[in-house]
Amino acid sequence: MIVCFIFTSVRLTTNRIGMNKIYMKYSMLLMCGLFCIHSVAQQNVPLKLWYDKPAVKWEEALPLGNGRLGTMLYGNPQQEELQLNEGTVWAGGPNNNINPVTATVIPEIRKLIAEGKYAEAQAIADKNVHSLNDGMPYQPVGSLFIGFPQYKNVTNYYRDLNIEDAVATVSYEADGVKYKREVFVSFPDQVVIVRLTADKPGSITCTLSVKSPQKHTVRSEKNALVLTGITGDHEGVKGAVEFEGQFHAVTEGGAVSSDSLQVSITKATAVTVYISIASNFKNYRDISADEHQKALQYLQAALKKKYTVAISEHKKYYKKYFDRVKLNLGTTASVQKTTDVRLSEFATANDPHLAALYFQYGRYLLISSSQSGGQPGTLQGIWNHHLMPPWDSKYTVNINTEMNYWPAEVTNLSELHDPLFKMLDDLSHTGKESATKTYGARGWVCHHNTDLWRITDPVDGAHSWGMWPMGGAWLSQHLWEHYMFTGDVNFLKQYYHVLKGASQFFVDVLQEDPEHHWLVVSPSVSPENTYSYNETQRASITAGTTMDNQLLFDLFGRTIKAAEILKFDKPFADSLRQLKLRLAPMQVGKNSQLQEWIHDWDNPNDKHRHVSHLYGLYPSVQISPYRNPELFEAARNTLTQRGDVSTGWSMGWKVNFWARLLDGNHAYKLITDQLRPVGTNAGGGGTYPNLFDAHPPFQIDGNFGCTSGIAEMFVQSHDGALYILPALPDQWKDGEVKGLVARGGYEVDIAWKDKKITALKIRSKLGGVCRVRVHQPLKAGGKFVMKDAVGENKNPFYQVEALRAPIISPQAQLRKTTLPVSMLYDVSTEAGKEYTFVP
Ligand code: FUC
Repeated sequence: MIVCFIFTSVRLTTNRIGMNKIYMKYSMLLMCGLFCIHSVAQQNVPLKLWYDKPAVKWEEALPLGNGRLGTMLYGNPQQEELQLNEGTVWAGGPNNNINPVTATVIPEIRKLIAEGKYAEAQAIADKNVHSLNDGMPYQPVGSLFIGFPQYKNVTNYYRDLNIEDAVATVSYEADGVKYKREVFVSFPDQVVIVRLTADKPGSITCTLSVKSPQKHTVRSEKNALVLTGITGDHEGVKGAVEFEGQFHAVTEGGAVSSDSLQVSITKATAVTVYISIASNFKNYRDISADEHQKALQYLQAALKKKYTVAISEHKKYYKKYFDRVKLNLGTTASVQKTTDVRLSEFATANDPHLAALYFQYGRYLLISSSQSGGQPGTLQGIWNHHLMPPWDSKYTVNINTEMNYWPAEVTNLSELHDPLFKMLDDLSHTGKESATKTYGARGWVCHHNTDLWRITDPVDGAHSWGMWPMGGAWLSQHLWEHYMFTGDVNFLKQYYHVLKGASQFFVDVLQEDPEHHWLVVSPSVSPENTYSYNETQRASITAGTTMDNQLLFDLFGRTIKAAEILKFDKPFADSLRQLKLRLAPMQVGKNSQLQEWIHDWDNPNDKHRHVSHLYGLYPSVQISPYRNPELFEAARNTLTQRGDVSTGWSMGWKVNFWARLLDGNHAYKLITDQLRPVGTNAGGGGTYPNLFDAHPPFQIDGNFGCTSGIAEMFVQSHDGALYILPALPDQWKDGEVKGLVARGGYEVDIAWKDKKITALKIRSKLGGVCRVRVHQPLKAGGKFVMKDAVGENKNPFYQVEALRAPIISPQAQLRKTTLPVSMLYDVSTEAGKEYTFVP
């Protein structure tokens, strides 16, 4: 039962010194709300993470960022800390990690694999595949501390992060004075701004100081501190990123002085601190920028703007992205509680608003960590306080980096995909060196990791991860997806060389599998998993894993289509067509599972976090209940065998899987598993108090994976139609979502009640036939013709490629797929027009 408010006028205010008032407002609302059951009225509970205590641990602090600068705000009244990052501050310097020894052993490894001597192949790979380095860590700049040691009696403490406008607030009372801090990382001005105010003139007395874990120096000017530093050496590569942070205080009233360690402010009425940071990084091979000048320019421009103008321009920029999507799943009494308490109660309480907040938080994190002109989000977005972060906080491209960008198109943040595309372009250059030197092939290749310097050879040895030449193949799919959602032919033209180069590599390295004569990748692994064979032996290295085959099916197919759309490169496209026919089909094994490997080695008790062979189900579009129900059922069996609880990102992926399996209740179950406080899922991940995803440790991919999974529960567009509410859970009977995007450039608004659509709007950006799948009859709500759909969908963005028939083990027992009854309608749309459908 959803209990919700009909009142639209009462808002939680940002300036919340007295929480009691809010509780009173809420109690009144709730009492009224009890009379309004089952209706999702205008939802005016703001999207905020809020707490009644300062952060003690980093994972309790609140993240702010503008795609280049990131900060974590602790909100301690006596000692504020802003932990700072800049997206190009990484250890090391320009390099690629190619070790010529790897090339010398690949032929032998291939030969042993072809002979079925997997353990022997593994031993040679483990012994010899050691790249010159395993990538450089992403590193912090340091922290700004603002000390107020004189506060003795702090009351009415409150802190929040308002994700509707990307501003954090801390407020409290100390010794009879009400204080407030407002912090944001300005998108237009490229600086962090901290505004300190009080309700009595002359009450702000504080000190500013800076610390950094890097090699650094700090000097002070009258009202400023300047931090200069250089990043660390790592695995034989000299630290070469020079950076500068300028911390400038503007006071209103009072006095300012400084010594070599700190700036002291006495009895000011208001203080605004501007933090400007820049590095010498220009691109992966050029670090000749002047960090001092860059930081100074940002600072000087920011200082010229009035605070009120700066904050309103910041909000305007942010809202341009954020406001494109609204999600209202209703509210319950839980919204009265602090975010950490709501998290701990989510699995048992009915708190649909927290799910909506978490979904929107994923969008907030993407807007804040990935902006055109900057670096793609790392394993931690742009928020990292370790010099040696887990997995170097770099780009793990056997799932994690891709997952970061899953919400980009569907949640209407398409432009934010751009840093990933720029990195792909870089990799298509650096990866040529790996293709040539390590494999003697044309094109480009990237293994399972890369970093700021765009390294492309194996990382962390061969094992079950390094010897996987598919990173470029997977990342390149994002180019195609961007085209499918935007129809941007110029974009396709600009990046065609990346798709082509990724394909070309495989044209040269594919090997014939001796048993079936399929063309397979060898050596490779099914990311991070191992198999046993011959009863006693174990290995990871093999040939022709299911995920590799699926990736190549997409890579070749999409390169061919791109060449067709661009009307060039026909001979190359034709050669790919030939090879594509010889790729291995998917196989269903004896345990009724989708086989992970070329042989039926799958262990039904395997709970491994990677479910790589379900790449074909999500994010790819190869497995469909309509086109290949056996694969659909086998995928469901695989997922059931793998179980639910796992690392954070794995659960995020599974939300998408269950949505694609059209099982909203199971998808919801995964959301409840993921939204548990870290440490409470035996053997799995969860969520930190600041709603960061926990692998553990913190990894941002799980946030993004769950966000895209929630979107997939409302709208899917990969299987020949625009499917409305394909996987709605019972918990979200009533709701409203606006602004999700479907392939072919359709923007979708849906309102539903008792799981039935009450209104559907589709805005067409590109025109074309829009084929809609729904679970109930609908009528046109305006002057346009709706026809019952027949035959293939003619819309080019809805074409689906036929697969080779799967091979099914005689022992497999696949259940018959039963699908909910659905209706298919076709509407001829015109670009720029909106179409309303009603029950
Ligand atoms: C992959 C995963 C790990 C972790 C790491 C960063 O290697 O298997 O679980 O997420 O990336």
